[in-house]
Amino acid sequence: MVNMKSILGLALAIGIAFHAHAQKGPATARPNIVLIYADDLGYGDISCNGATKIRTPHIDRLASQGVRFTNGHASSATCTPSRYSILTGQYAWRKKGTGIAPGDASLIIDTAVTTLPSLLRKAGYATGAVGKWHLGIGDSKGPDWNGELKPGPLEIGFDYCWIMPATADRVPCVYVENHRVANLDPADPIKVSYTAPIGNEPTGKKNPELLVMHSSQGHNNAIVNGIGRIGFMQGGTAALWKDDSIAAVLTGKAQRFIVDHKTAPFFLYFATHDIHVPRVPGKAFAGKSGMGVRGDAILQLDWTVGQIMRTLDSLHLSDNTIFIFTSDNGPVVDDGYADQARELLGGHTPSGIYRGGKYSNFDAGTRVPLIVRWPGKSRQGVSNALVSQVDLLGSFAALTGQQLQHEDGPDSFDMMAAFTGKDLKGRESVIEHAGTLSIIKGNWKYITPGNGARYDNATAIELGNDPAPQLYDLRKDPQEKNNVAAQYPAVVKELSAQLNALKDA
Ligand code: NG6
Ligand code: CA
Repeated sequence: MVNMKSILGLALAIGIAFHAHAQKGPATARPNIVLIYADDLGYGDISCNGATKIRTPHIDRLASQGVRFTNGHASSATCTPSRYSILTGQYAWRKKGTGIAPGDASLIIDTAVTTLPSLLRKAGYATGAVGKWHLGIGDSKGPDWNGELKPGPLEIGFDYCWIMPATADRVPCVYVENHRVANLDPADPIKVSYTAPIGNEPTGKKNPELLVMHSSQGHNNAIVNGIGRIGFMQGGTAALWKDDSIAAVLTGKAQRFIVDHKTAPFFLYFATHDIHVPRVPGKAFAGKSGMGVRGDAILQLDWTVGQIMRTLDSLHLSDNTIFIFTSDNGPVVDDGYADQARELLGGHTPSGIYRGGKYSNFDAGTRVPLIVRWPGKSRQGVSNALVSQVDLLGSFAALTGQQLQHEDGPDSFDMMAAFTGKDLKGRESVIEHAGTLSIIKGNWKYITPGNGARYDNATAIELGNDPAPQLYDLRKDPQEKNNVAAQYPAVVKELSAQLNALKDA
């Protein structure tokens, strides 16, 4: 394993040396980077990936102008660990405490490590984070909602942030701008508890009559805007977000950031709330998909992408911007609210042909939509290269002529050639993380034995856990239906050894 790592390290170092040299030439540009990180959007949720029951014209247009990946991966099948990985270039499972974060978690990312924004800031980029954070905020004592919220995005490399601290189904339901809750009235402080109701606040459990959207599982603590949430809260009334305007507010903040930095190279990390629960589409989208709120949220997300494309076009920035569109994990239909998403699905297949979904070791857990557009630099078309979000750090380090230190982005390599569609092979292997770890190498996928449940009744998702080793030939069997571990013991042995070596590296 040491050998492999040092070989990769050497290759990376050589690549960077070349780049650093090239960087001196006057023609080298620092393209803007826009990363739209959708939430829980499945591989099959967009029409360019084959959806026929819903149309996503803006995302499709982006794809037609760039590279659309069929084998692109988030590094985990849930949000917090995927976000941790994309921002740090380190597989999240290497670090304790990177599972789905509670709404009052302290900042999970070590402020000393190199991150995507800190790396790009060093290269002279203006860096902004807009949207869902879900990586914790505040020091070990936890967030001080009425005071200074730090460390947070600004301490890991962003110059500006407008975020939802966790997810829309977790309290407090407020936006944070830089170090403060936005629009907070000091006379009405926020109180948050993740253990017990605060005073006599109504809860979804006690007062279902107050709900406009019922829960199918959990989500029965504080009631905010008629929706039960995870965690209890009181106060902060003026600061509460309105669920049906989250997409519009976030899109507006993202556009503002672009306009404000149009003359400098900028990096915008725009993590949409769509299509996570609770799904409360704005007026323009409610009822428009014919598929219920989940479909409406997809239309709203597509609109968001179109708005950002339009802003870049209007400022003549599109040609000099690397635009990445992807999702943090695979799809889930019922994620804890009785929002009719399942009943109204109408034959739509959010995971495309792939098996499983969010939370799953099967491929739909992490194989997600991934599109990269860089006009004039990226090829146009489809790539089957094996690529992972964890490589953005290494790729942008190389792009900006920076050398990563050994401890930085340990799992992240320069895959710019694959991201731009020039190298059609991509990674040799990648590790996926859900209930257990899996490795994809070439056409093989090996899932390590695990004792977790095979199936989750609440979400109706096959989790892909099995006490026996699982091996699938993804080329012949992309749906992971035929476990061929018994027929190919040597492959099982090789892949499990490689996985263990990478794990211990
Ligand atoms: C689960 C929540 C789900 C969602 C998920 C995190 C329940 C029953 N389920 O615990 O609704 O919030 O956590 O999603 O509470 S993620 O995309 O942020 O990882
Ligand atoms: Ca997610």
